[in-house]
Amino acid sequence: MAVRQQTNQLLILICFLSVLLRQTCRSFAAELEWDESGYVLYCPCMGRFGNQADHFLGSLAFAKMLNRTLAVPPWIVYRHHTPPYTNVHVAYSQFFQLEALSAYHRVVSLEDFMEKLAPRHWPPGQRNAYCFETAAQRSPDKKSCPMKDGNPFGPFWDYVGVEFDMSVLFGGISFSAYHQPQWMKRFPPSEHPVLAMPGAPAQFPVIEEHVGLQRYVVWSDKMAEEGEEHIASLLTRPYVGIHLRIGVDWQNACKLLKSGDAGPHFMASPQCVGYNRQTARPLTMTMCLPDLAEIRRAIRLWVKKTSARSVYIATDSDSHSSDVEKLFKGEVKVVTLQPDSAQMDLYILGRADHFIGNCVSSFSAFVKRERDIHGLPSSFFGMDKSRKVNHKEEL
Ligand code: GFB
Repeated sequence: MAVRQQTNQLLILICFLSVLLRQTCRSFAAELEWDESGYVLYCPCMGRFGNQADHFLGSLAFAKMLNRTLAVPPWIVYRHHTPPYTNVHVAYSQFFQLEALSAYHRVVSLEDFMEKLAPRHWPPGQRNAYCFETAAQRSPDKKSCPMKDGNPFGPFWDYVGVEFDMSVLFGGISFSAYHQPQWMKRFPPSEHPVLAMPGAPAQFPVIEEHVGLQRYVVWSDKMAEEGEEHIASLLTRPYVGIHLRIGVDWQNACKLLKSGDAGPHFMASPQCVGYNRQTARPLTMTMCLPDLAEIRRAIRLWVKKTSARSVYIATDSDSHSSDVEKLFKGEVKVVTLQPDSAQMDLYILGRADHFIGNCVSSFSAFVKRERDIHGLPSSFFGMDKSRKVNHKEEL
């Protein structure tokens, strides 16, 4: 009797496990079913995180426009001054939830695409590269896409495990919605299932129309947990978060403004001067590279306005924390974490009660976009000097 009971229990367990296994297999297969509408692959080969994030939003929109699945690339993190002293490829999902993108469009991680789909559907020998004719002009035969030329291009496709077999060149089209019909006609997915490109099929900075796609870029649970822990242990609300982009590379970049040739649109500046060139506000040196007086002024203003009890300083250089501390005679806590991962700074800035960013920096732009989505106020250095500012105006 006892043996029969045990056998029954065992059978129930086996049945349960097989149902579970079938379900897992089904969802696994469903997740990775080949998309007959095709794929877009690209290397986030321009700039660092903020630049890559701008390009990501545009690429997501491009994939949707062509009704192709976006193979979401890893972030390229340049760790040339700290171990491992090379480029590191960080899976999208380490920082953000891949699933959250699906609310907008079909995506698969590039890593999964390569591991689970490419061997059967995009095998070696059929791996075409797609690029502008002008890009191919740089190659020795003037007919090949420069997919793996130099850093970060070579290391990226090596990391992904791709050698390209052939190049398909195009011209007279751009990545904008205007050319959607041409893309569809020129590259039907039946003949061109995988559009793999040397760079992002997007503009920099992100165009105004795509700014709102930031809402689908949602922090991973791990990042949010760690970020919340830092905020709880280090900061007292309300807190003002500031981004000091003042390092040497930035000083050099801002020098280009001195000649006056750059105009109001310079790197990420449309976010604060306005996207329309005709009506854009002037871009000043202080907006690009605020000096200590401007840093002090803006912090004092916003700490007062928000009755802040702490200030969080994120920076690529000197945090000026002792200067800021002196401003408030010890009454406001000044915190700088200088975290190992720049994304932690982004998280903490994104959650501040007020954010003061750098108008020209795409690192600041990431924070500003995220805050706008959540209705949180932001301002920029060099922009609220001579006028009365209210929160609404600065949103
Ligand atoms: O993000 P990003 O493209 O913004 O590049 P910009 C700046 C990088 O510098 C970040 C580090 O990705 C970080 O690695 N960084 C800057 C910071 N500010 C901070 C900070 O507050 N905290 C931490 N932890 N790290 C562009 C570059 O930068 O500037 C281009 O992408 C070029 O390659 C240009 O160098 C001049 O738009 O500010």
